[in-house]
Amino acid sequence: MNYPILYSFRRCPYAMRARMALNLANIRCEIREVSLKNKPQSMIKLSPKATVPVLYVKDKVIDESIEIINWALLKKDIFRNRLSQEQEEYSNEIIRLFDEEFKPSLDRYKYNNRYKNENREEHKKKCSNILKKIEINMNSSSKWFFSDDINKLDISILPFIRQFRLADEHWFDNTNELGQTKQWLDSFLKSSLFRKIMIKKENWVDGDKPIYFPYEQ
Ligand SMILES: N[C@@H](CCC(=O)N[C@@H](CS)C(=O)NCC(=O)O)C(=O)O
Repeated sequence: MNYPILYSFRRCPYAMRARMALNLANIRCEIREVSLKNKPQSMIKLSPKATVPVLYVKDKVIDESIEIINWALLKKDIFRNRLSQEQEEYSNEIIRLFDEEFKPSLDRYKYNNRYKNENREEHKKKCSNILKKIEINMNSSSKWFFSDDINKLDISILPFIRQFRLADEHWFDNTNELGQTKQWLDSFLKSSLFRKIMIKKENWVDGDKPIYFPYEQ
């Protein structure tokens, strides 16, 4: 049996969202943890743009994280709670906002020394304004964004919010703002799903024995 192959990087938010979808769908794959500084030739050959995640399944290359989620969704309806059309549209709009605006500002805030003439505080503010904007629509009495069932919006953007916290944990944990976001992130960080997808593995190099995902515990 040939399992799909997933090139992944443990801390990458895009790879995290893809691993969550594959885990929820219980799709067994061969996982290859890569070093971003020394990517395997076999991955670059499949996807010359060379970003993770890359899923190689039945001669098809899927090298965009959202497309990997959508592919997993075709295999199994992983989100138990049906969303209204309005919630679906809202989710897609916010995922786009995170990929197009939150992430660039997050990088300029978290890794400010890599950029010239980019104001760290300005980008922090931009990210926190986006979080304030979405907080209003969060269900304050449930574990996940819309309900107690996890959804596409949760798996797609929480990995970025985790990084936003890590840029300055002390500030994030002590600010009087973002109360809803903090609770939501906390549920995520304490979830068994997060623990399962964040198990540490050695980097894979060409010729290594296969490692399978979801990981056996
Ligand atoms: N749009 C891509 C973005 C993936 C991405 O940028 N991944 C980063 C790691 S978090 C990467 O591989 N960067 C290339 C590098 O660092 O060399 C997706 O959604 O899959």
